Amino acid sequence: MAQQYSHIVLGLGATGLSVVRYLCGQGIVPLVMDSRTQPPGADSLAAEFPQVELVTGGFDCRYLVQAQQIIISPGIACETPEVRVAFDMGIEVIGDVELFARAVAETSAKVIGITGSNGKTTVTTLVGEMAKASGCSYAVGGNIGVPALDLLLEPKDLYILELSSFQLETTHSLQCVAATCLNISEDHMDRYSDLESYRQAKLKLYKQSKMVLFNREDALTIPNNPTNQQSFGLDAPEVDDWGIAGGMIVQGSSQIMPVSDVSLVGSHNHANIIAAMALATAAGIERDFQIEVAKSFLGLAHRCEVVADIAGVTYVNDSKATNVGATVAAIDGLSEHLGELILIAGGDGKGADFKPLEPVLEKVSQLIVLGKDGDKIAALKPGAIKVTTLAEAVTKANELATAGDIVILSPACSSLDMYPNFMARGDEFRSLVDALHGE
Ligand code: UMA
Ligand code: ADP
Repeated sequence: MAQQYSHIVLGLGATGLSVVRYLCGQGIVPLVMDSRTQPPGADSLAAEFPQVELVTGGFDCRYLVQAQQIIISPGIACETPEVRVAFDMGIEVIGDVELFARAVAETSAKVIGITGSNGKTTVTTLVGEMAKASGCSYAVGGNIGVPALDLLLEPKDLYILELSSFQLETTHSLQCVAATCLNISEDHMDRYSDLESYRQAKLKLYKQSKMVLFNREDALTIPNNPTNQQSFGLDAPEVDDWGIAGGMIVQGSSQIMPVSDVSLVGSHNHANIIAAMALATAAGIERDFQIEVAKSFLGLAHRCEVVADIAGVTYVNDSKATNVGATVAAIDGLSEHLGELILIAGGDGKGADFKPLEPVLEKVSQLIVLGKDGDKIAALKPGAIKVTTLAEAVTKANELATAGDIVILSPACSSLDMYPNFMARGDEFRSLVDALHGE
């Protein structure tokens, strides 16, 4: 072996590149390994860090066993056999967010942590918008897209982090001013042995926060050990907790604003707004700025996003519904409307149990399925229509829909069996719907 490396970066996607950037900034030249033969970050690594060696096509144990620290990307399971060997030898294996936590601990900056099965990106964005409205110096990152360590390139007073269960598995030292687990429902069951181990990965965040915000309507989010905690929900709260009473968003007995002034639709989004307000309050962002954002925020692309109204039929792109819980929330949220609901679902279910979809499918008049696990969803509703492409699904939905109906793409599955990501799937849905205008 040519050289020994004290630091090894596993995975060369967005995270791996951010870790290399950070370590090189500290004067440490790591070795990078990726199990893929052509990792996505290879060209950027060669251009930005020609001094850094890259090993592709597998994880070479001969290097791993000599390292002091291994920084693993979230897309790589800690149970990967080569990584397990390093763990068992007592070599430190951490994630990029752990490096971030250690660096931020040296500063006076505040951190807010947001996890959960659904609503993370919406709540993270909402808190970011509230921080922006208040004029404070802030940055938003983590699972939402910009790797946490890249946020440190321009130091801020407040970091708002979306955290996945994968990232939390390898994070131990965050010192959040406030953190939440919004909800727990099955996701990533191809990486976890059961729901409880997925839940425990998420709840690790609670031990790393001064204030814990949990969802009192989701028992799985309740902290195991009582701590400095507040709860949020859609019902009337007690003491200093957050909720809705008499049509007003409230904290305890203090009225904040009428729920009807919130722009986002769907009760799940009202819960998201309330959670964002609680977190923003803990970070010292004043109420007026929270209210301003709650009134003006119209939502994010691919999340229950209305993309067209064609001859009275509303087309909704909910491509980000990559698990069953998100699709249940979408159907529940939209089923109040008077017309029929036509649902396009299916993709890669990541090992999920689709059974919890069955009761809400009663609110759907037509189910159109596609993708790797489409048949499993079709089995839950007699008369489901099976297609092979999204184009066929949209054509079929268009034939079936009449004025007043809603056609929604809310797959309950990841897109990876047919698309590079959920954005590509949602973009194709939008273009297919746009093309209907010409017919
Ligand atoms: N991979 C390999 N071999 C490797 C390394 C990765 O096959 O050696 C595969 C993984 O299995 C995965 C893919 O490559 O399918 C990407 O993994 P990665 O860890 O390299 O991903 P990054 O590009 O670093 O992006 C990661 C997060 N990705 C994952 O957790 C899979 C991004 O979240 C996150 O935005 C980014 O870090 C910055 O923090 C994406 C995601 O899908 C959006 N997250 C999951 C979710 O939201 O459900 C958890
Ligand atoms: P995440 O980042 O956790 O995936 P997003 O905000 O991107 O969350 O939303 C993902 C999906 O979950 C979308 O389909 C969205 O409509 C749905 N969703 C958003 N908030 C909630 C919530 N609080 N409960 C259930 N589903 C939600």
